[in-house]
Amino acid sequence: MQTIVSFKRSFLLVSLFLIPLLSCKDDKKAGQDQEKTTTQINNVENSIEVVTNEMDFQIPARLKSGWTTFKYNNKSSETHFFIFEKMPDGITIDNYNNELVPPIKAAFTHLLNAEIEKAMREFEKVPAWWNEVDMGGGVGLISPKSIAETTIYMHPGTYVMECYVRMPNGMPHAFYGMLKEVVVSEEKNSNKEPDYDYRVNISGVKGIIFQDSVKAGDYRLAVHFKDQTRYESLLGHDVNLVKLDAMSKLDTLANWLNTTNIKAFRTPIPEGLTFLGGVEDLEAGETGYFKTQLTKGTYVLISEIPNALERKMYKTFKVY
Ligand SMILES: [Cu+2]
Repeated sequence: MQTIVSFKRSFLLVSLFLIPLLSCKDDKKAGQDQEKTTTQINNVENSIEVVTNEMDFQIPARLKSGWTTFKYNNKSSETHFFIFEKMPDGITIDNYNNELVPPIKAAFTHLLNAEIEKAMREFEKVPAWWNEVDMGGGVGLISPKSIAETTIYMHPGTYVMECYVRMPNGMPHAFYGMLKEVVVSEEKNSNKEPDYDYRVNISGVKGIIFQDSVKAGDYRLAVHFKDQTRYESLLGHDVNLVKLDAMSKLDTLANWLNTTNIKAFRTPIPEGLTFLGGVEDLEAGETGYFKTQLTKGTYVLISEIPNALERKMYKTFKVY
């Protein structure tokens, strides 16, 4: 039993580092509020710009709590994302860097050398506070030289944001600079919850639910997390929007997203995939939003989890 526990736990860490229809809720209302929402989102004061130049996050160190739109400008030549991990009380990025990163780094080194037992021993050094970390959403995978826009509700607290897409050598981007602390204050901003055009439901039971086809256009999608689950990776599910050059690329994509494979989730990404953002893991009952410009083609909404296809944690659709 102990072996299983530590095995599972190690995959959580591995993943972290390596690691529905939804019709329009109310089309008419969405249309009426469109102008207001657009104004709100375009207001610089009400959105937070996040920039990646290479292996970095440029973002204010402090944010107000409340609905927050992140415009993520990926100026680099690699694919990235960011997830906010909400630290337990009293834990900061110093704890993260001093207590969590060293064993994870060592474990990765061992995994890459196929030294599984040694890797497991390193994972056992992970601090107990790690188990109390909550997932706080973020911007889904976004291709190089692209911008993604995601809106989530930020609760007060201390967060560590990271990207754990892997370098060609297998090491997570977090070890190369994509790891940063953001403190969210008790003081609330005045932003309203955004309106949306289409709704996506995601649950570990029913998978991802969305339409079979959508007309080309600019939309904001609501992603509602009916539940949240831990997989082999012991991470939860999220929703990433990906354009596929051909439907045959779906298997390639799902394999690449399986972080329990030490060889997966590395850059450069497989050809034929364009990552268009999305909403990272949120807790059950929460909703995040993201904007997208859909042009004619084949798309998929998919979770970055092991065996996403077998688990029906994806939904392909056509844009006409
Ligand atoms: Cu990255």
